[in-house]
Formats: sequence, structure tokens, C-alpha cells
Amino acid sequence: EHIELLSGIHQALKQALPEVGTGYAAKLRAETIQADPRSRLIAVAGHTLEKTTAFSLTYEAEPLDSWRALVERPDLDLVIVANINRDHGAIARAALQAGKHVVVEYPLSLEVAEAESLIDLATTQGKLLHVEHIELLSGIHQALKQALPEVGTAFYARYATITPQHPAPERWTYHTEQFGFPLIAALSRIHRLTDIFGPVASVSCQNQVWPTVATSSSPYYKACICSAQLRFKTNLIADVVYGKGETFWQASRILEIQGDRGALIFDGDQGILIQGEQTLPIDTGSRRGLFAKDTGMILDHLLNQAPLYVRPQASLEALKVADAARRSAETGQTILMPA
Ligand code: NAP
Ligand code: BLA
Repeated sequence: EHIELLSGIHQALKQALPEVGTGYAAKLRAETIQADPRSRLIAVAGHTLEKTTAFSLTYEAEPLDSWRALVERPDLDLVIVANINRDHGAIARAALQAGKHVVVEYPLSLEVAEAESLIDLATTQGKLLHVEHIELLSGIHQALKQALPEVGTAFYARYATITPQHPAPERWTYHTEQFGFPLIAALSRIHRLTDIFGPVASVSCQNQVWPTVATSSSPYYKACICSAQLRFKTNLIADVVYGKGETFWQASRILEIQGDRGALIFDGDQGILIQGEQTLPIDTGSRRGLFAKDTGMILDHLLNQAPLYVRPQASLEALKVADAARRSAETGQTILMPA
């Protein structure tokens, strides 16, 4: 019985994957799906018709003009949601309601309540809901987890990513509603830390946004800086900084952890472990190939019940922290996380 069920899913999957979105993440998904004999990309719903058509031609899939039409097609097993953040929740809901397995690029939703109800809906429907968190698959994260015991008791962490862009594009990533609150959109920053250090006790956050034109009501901005301080239940203090756009002049990506016996510092792709007088280099590998790895694990999970590397509940917990940062930035108050 077990085997029949598996092969049934296998055959269904062979003709089964559609996708919402035609950007960077969608492209890497499509490449892996088409290269894997166990899966096929069937249909694509995008934003601009031009890109949807070109994308569909490249990957031999059917272009559709709306995600609503896509999720209702009976010949699909799994929907991958890889478009703008604002729409993730609504598409995931419609796909689950239509009885599909669903994969969503983080964040699952911009709203905590919606993310919670989607996780419940997936359970009710008996369908997979997977929220991609490729940062956990990265060489840096693996190396960090492995080396962490070497620093003794960690008491301070800092994760800062600054991306100058001149000029900032008028794209969804600089659109208040479409991108969402910076640390919700860039949820991997908080999720990396909660994956390592566990639950957060309190959050305070500052956010500053530079509008495109100071006097206009344009929904686009040209830069933002968002800085949050987290107090973990272990007592560890963490600073999380996300900045991008026209007000920045040097890119940086720094992740550091200070402990009572040593420190770990990742600067770009260079990692070091410091213990007393000793400094050891840490190999962090490549940042490429992570979407392919995630996609492969999804197929292994659906076809062979192999475990996935992250549960949607963990994404939800990170989202709650990011949403507390949003509320703190809005109110100027420190937010206590429920016990
Ligand atoms: P992207 O390359 O900019 O692609 C965005 C997609 O959304 C394109 O299909 C685009 O279509 C569509 N789109 C743009 N504006 C839209 C609008 N106003 N309404 C509806 N659709 C619109 O973005 P991406 O980097 O692939 O990111 C997609 C998702 O993956 C995001 O949720 C992101 O947070 C997540 N993610 C990305 C990465 C990464 O490495 N890139 C990593 C982790 C998570 P048109 O081009 O036709 O406008
Ligand atoms: C994450 N990258 C993201 C996200 C977006 C982009 C929207 C999700 C939000 C966030 O966490 O910041 C978009 N990234 C881009 C764009 C470029 C980019 C437009 O580097 C332009 C070059 N992503 C890439 C490329 C790599 C890449 C080329 O587009 C690597 C070679 C990696 N992006 C990458 C990774 C993440 C990410 C690994 C997960 C975030 C993390 O590691 O914390």
C-alpha cells in the first residue's frame, strides 16, 4: 500500500508543477524542475505578459495570464509561489484551497495571522506547505553551526547587510506595500538567528525610509535603514541591520558572534574563528545552487518522504519576531514576545 501511494504521487508529479513568478527565484526553480526526471513545469503565471511568454517558451510551459486561473487547473500537483511578497499569502491560500501542495519563497505572508491560518489550512487539507529558507542551506550557516561550540557561551550576535544601489530602481523591492516591512521581507536575517539561538524575549527596532521624491505620494522609496535589537531567551543580545539604496556607499555583509571563549566573524564569504591568540579560517563554500538544493529536497520529500530542512512553523516564529520589530519601529516601544 505504501509503495503504491508513493508511485501514484510520483506519476502525478511527473506532469505537475506550475509556478507563479518569472524572476530570479522562479528561473532557478524552473531550471531544476525541468532538469529533474521526476518533475515537469506545466504552467506559469507572471506579471507582465511579455516576460510570462518568454519565460514559458524557455521552459516549455504554458503561459497563463492570472494566478487564479493557474491554481484552479486540475492537472497540477504543486504550486510554487515566487513573486512579490504582498501576494504570497493570497496565492498560497487559493492553491491550498484548490488542493495543491504549495511552496512559497519567504516570507509566507506579510501578516502573522494569515501565515498562521495558512499553516492550519495546509494541515486541514493534508497538503505540503513549504516555506523556502535557503539561508539555512548556505555554506555560511552550516559552517557557523558547526563552529559555534568553539566560542563557548555566545552572548552577542550582529548580522548586518548593506546594499548600496545608485539609482534605486522603481521595482517592487523599493515599494512599501509590495515588499513589506524590511525585516519581514528579508526574513532570513532574523530566521538565521532564531534557528541558532531559539526563541526571542523582546524586540526593539528603528526604521527610516527615504521617499523617492520628498513631496510626492509615490509608493516607491530610494533607500531604507532598518535596525533591530533582539534579546533572546538565552539572554543573548543581537543586532540585526538591513539597509539598501541610494543613501549607502559601501556594500557589507557581516555576521559575527561573540562568546566567552571565542568569536566567529563572517565578512562577505570569508569566515574566521578567533580563540585567544589563534585565528582559524573557516570554509564557507558557495552561495549558489541553494534554490536547486531546496527544489531537490521538495521532490525527495514528496516522492520518498525524506525530511525537509525547515518547517513552516519555524518561519512563522521568525515572522512573529519580524512583525514585533515592525510594531516597535511604529510605536517607539520595546515589544515583549509572548512566553
Ligand atoms: P524578481 O526577480 O524581482 O521577480 C519578481 C517576480 O514578480 C517577477 O515575476 C515579476 O514579474 C513579478 N512582479 C514584479 N512586480 C510585480 C507586481 N507589481 N505585481 C505582481 N507581480 C510582480 O524577484 P525574486 O528575487 O525572484 O524574488 C521573488 C520572491 O522570492 C520574493 O518573495 C523574494 O523575497 C523571494 N526570495 C528571493 C531570493 C533570491 O535570491 N532572489 C531568495 C530568497 C527569497 P515582471 O518581471 O513581469 O514584473
Ligand atoms: C535573498 N535576494 C534575496 C531576496 C531578494 C534578493 C529579493 C529576498 C530578500 C532578502 O533576504 O534580502 C534579490 N539578490 C537579489 C537581487 C540580486 C541579489 C536582485 O544578489 C542581484 C544580484 N541572489 C541573487 C544572486 C545570488 C543570490 C545572484 O540574485 C547569489 C549568487 C543569493 N539572495 C541570495 C541568497 C539569499 C538571497 C543566498 C537568501 C538570503 C540570505 O542568505 O540571508
